[in-house]
Amino acid sequence: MGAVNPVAGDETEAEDVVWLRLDVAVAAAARREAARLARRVGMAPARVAEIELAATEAATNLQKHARDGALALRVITLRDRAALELLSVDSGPGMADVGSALTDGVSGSGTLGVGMGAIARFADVFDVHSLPGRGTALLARFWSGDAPGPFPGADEPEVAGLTRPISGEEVCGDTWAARTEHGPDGAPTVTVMMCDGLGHGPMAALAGERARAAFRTGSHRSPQDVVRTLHTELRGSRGAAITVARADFSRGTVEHCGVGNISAFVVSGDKRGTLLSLPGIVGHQLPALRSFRTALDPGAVLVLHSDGLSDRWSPAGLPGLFTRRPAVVAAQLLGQAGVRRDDAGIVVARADRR
Ligand SMILES: [Mn+2]
Repeated sequence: MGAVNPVAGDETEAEDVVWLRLDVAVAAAARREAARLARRVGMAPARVAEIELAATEAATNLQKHARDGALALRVITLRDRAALELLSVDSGPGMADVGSALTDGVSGSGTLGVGMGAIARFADVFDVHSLPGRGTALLARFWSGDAPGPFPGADEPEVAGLTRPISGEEVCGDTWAARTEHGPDGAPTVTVMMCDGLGHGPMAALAGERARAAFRTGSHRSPQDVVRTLHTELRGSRGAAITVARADFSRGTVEHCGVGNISAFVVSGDKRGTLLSLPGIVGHQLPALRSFRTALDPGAVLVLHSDGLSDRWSPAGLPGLFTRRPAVVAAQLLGQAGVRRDDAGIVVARADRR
């Protein structure tokens, strides 16, 4: 669950994600899990019923139309509010025309668009990105019914991450955290951490938990200082690869410090700039730390991911993706570049809300 800090800034972190693979029982499982999570955060029965319907539609869409796919369900919290978030990721065939699939949802029969209109109607936040022939990523976020979004403010950076454990494991050694803060002039900065605990399973997840706890207390410091603190906190653990990046979207810079194998990029249009990381293992062997400063164009997107995703993707090969919401960017990249033989984790931040 995400920590809530009403005073110093908005924090978000990796939450427990319920992953449902595409199989014959996925619709029933999606309905049940969505209802369980919605009730857990105290949603009213009418809202739970809407969420059940949306989850069933999303699962049925996958079953009918996707070659392979999965649903991710999770609770997200911000300030004193909770939402149920549903992400659908599939590996094709995708939709050539998302717009028409959404607007009618009827004549779109035979495509993945059927039922999407219903999901969009119930959701407070809805976004979708499709690569024809290759796959679709869909986001639907349902705040509890009494006071709908928007969260956060319209001009604030938006951050989202997603993790998926290696096949056969319940817990994930990859994790992320983020914190949005405001300077004296009100300009927001967002600090993100991507952490890949060595190996996988409970011991790797424990290293990740310790990293998140340490990040929570020290995320206001420079990326280099945060990594140094994480190193101390992770002594005696498995150790981890960690990158911490602080994006100042209004000044157009990102400062980062990374140790070990985390892929970090600034995406701007069809360009992808790499944020370099230093060799070492946080918690075991720290190199001489230094921070790097990189320019951040308006509209640029910051992407950090573990080696559970191949780094051989390009923005040009994912047309339109980097204009979507961070949760959709994370889900689509995980779907397109994720590998099954390792934990996978990704966190995405962008300056402007769409
Ligand atoms: Mn890994």
